[in-house]
Amino acid sequence: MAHLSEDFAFSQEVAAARQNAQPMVALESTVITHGLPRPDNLTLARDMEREVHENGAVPATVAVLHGKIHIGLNAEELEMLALATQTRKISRRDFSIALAGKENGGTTVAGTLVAASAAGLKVFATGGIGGVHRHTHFDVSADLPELGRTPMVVVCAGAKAILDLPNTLEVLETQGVPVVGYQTEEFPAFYTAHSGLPVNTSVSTPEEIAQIATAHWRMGMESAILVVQPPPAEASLAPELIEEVIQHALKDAEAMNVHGSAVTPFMLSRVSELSGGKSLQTNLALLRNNARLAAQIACALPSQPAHRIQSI
Ligand code: PSU
Ligand code: MN
Repeated sequence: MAHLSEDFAFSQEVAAARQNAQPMVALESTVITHGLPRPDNLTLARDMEREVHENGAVPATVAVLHGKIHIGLNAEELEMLALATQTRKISRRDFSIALAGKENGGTTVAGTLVAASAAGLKVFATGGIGGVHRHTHFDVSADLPELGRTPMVVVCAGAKAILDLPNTLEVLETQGVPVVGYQTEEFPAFYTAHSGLPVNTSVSTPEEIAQIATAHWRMGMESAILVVQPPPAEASLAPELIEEVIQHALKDAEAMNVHGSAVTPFMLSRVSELSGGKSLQTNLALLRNNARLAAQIACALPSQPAHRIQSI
């Protein structure tokens, strides 16, 4: 297989962490380019990196800049990405187009899994994964099959509540992805702690997650482990309020004929508008919370030797 090293660029800090086998946490960047409004997007990106540092690991925000896949961004690069107006939302299918066109873009959960796992990272934090959409027309996020083929620990607050959560869990099962509740028995619904849907097991410490991951990898499993934790209690929203807002936003998406990769960014921003900015505060709080737990898991895992990129 071809060497892909020339397509990758590592931040100084990540290059050193790879060399010294230090714990690292991958962070996605679609949340920066498409998921959050400015200037909250830059503040949040910095906050997530700080949470990872404060909990003993090295953050590696993944993005495409000028057609190169960056694993870790320096302060200027992070700012450039957060301020850029022309960015592509990069999932698995979008890399080649973005690389050939020397574009800038934010990587989705799927895109970040592709790039971070090629670089040998094992732990990744995001807000909420994509899933099966509630729309009448067919729309299933590329995050789900990618979780089925990438052996990383992914920390999130469940799947975004704008989705069909029961069907999203069914696809995760089909894809062989264990869903581990961190201090919860329920699959969280992103803006709220409760969906009424059970997780596969519940754990109370990062060490237990590291044990499950170790067993998963020892068996040669190729799928991810999805760690779900509810949004922080003080930031979670009333379930009736948020469901009403989601229903309203879904009707708007339908009326405005929003399709494809534009659906999730549209829904997140409409839900934020309709909730008077409350859902945005929840989103920011749970992202920081997930970065913190991911760093703790990375520190609990046995250290890994440096990894050479060979293929995606
Ligand atoms: N979590 C957030 N905000 C986001 C996303 C996740 O708190 O913007 C992004 C992730 O990058 C995820 C993407 O992969 O939304 C899902 O998009 P789609 O449904 O088009 O696959
Ligand atoms: Mn889609």
